[in-house]
Amino acid sequence: MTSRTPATARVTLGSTFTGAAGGGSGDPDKARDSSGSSGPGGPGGPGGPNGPRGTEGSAGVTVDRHLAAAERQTSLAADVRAGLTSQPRELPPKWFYDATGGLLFDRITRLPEYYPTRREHAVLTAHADEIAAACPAATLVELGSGTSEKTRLLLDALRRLGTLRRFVPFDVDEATLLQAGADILRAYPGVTVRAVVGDFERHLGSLPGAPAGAVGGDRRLVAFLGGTIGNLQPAARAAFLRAVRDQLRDGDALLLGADLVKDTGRLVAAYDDSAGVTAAFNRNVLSVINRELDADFDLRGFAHVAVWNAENSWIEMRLRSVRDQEVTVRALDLVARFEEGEQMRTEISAKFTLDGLRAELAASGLATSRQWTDPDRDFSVTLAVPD
Ligand code: SAH
Ligand code: AVI
Repeated sequence: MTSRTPATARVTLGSTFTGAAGGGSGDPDKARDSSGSSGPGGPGGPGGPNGPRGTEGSAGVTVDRHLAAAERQTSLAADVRAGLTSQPRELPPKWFYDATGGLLFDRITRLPEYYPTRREHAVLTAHADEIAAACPAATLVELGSGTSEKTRLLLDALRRLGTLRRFVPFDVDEATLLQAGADILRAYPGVTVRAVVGDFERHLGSLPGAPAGAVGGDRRLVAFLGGTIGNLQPAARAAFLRAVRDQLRDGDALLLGADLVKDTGRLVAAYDDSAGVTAAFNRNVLSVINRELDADFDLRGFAHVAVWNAENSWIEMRLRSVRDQEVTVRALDLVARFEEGEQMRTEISAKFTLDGLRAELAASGLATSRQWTDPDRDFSVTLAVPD
């Protein structure tokens, strides 16, 4: 996949930014401060999501920023214009994840109804050492990394093996990414953290190469956990897997977490919890559009809907307009009229079979070497290598 981004800013948080060449160290992976504290580069600071490209940050994490504030806004604007002017209306799920969306997702992962995180955690707890032995990587790349909580099981396994040198979390949500990066830097002395702010559908071509002096050769294990693969439409999924495959070299591997088809009642409950956290997460995309594109969505005017689409084997989240209403998106000079009952799709979350996953991987040039599930076969983790 080729990057559409003309330039990438690299910032070593905790040191003075000196331009695209990095934060003043010959090896950007080695440049860090010792404070380990969260400061101006954190969510609200000048190095944060709304800060200018390449400002000083904090906490000793090196950051490659492919999605600076201006580009993020351009990309959001294009998606919102396309989504609000099409019929049926649809918004892509990546825009759920500002700082609030990241926190709401984190709360979702702890809900009794939302089983995927716990199930994937169980799989990784049971099999992290086998995964590490199968791919003794120097670099663990994590796409759509979020808080990287479960990822620690992989980091621990690679550290036990003695190969781990670097962690590369990659996420569109800069606030959560930088916090997670700083936390991991503190918890894993000797491991460098190079965070990438980007869109994994567009910026995979810019993954960092091998760290200097890597012990496990220069192997990379690319983890894509949580079932986020299911949030991509089938064609986008195939393109994404192909792009990942194109990044993998001999010895590298992809570790893919994917949710499995199961009883419809459990699936719907996982996306329509009784505490209303998923509803708040769903509506958060409207807050993002209000703030970033100067729109006037009334969040009380949209109800959360979660339905199982059996034909496509996915959960759909939608927002249903509770009345006739008009929404103005001033930055787009756009007025969208919603009729009472109109539903706008905000996310799909596809559920897979083990065979189906292997077939999709194979179609993108990836051979499955191992596949694990939790004892109840709710969630899967697949290790695949370039074929
Ligand atoms: N992997 C974590 C988080 C899953 S939530 C887990 O298993 O719990 C999905 C994550 O993917 C969020 O952090 C979100 O910001 C990120 N994300 C969603 N779409 C993205 C995109 N197009 N590019 C990069 N990150 C994306
Ligand atoms: C990130 N992704 C895998 C979640 C999912 O289950 O599809 C996002 C989510 N949407 C609602 N709840 C959780």
